[in-house]
Amino acid sequence: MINLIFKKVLIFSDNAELCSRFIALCDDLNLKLDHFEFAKSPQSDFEIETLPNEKSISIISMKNGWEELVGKFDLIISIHCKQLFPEDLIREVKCINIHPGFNPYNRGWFPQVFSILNGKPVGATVHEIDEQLDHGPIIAQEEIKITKTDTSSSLYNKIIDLEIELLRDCLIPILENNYETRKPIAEGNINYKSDFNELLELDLSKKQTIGETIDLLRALTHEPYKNACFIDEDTGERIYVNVNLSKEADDV
Ligand code: 0FX
Repeated sequence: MINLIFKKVLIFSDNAELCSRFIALCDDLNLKLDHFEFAKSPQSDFEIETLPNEKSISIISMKNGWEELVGKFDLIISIHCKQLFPEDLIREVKCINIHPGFNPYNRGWFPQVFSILNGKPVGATVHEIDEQLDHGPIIAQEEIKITKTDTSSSLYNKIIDLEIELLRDCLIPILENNYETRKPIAEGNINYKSDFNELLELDLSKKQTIGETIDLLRALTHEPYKNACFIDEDTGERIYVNVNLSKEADDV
């Protein structure tokens, strides 16, 4: 018998795939969607086909819209919401985040890209939101080992699957307010969008090992995005680079 303590729950997501998979997960867990409302940020333009007709996704800007969430919801779950939650909001309403990284390592933007480059652990983390980015008390997390053939996209797909599996285990305990947390073991490190952008333009005259070069290119290989590039000196055009890595065993 489920004893839901939080009944007015906002799912705030800017990630269409995860939002759809969350809805499917609720079905698997026999959780009625009546408990949930859905929101996305103004810059997100996706719709969710599996959302029942009577439900719609509200567009909420945290800048001027956060106050109306207070009192209306007793729990907000961020499933890759691209806006920062204001401190005033997290003081008033319990807010939980699912993050595609292994806190406290490579908090912030695109964790798997940076983990391929700096070797820090990667995975998925469900945590309470505090006033710092991807920083609050941890409810559940699991690491994923990076293989030599992983690219950003192959690793990201595993992370997304893991995020759903973590939610499968902890969504009901969260809604029952029946879970424990632990502090992250350190402050860790953060990467911003600007750190990612700085990686994109390849310096063709830079001296580095082939191993470092392969790691840089696989960290930036994420179809359908065009990330790593260099300028063709003859035409002035940008040339984009992706790598393809396969194991000998993949051929059989
Ligand atoms: O939703 P999300 O997977 O996650 C991002 C942040 O990484 C995460 O820490 C934050 N909590 C969340 C709100 O936003 O991001 P995405 O759907 O924009 O990108 C998914 C992956 O796609 C990313 O990990 C790397 C890849 N990508 C994305 C863009 C926009 C690229 O390789 N190049 C790009 O230009």
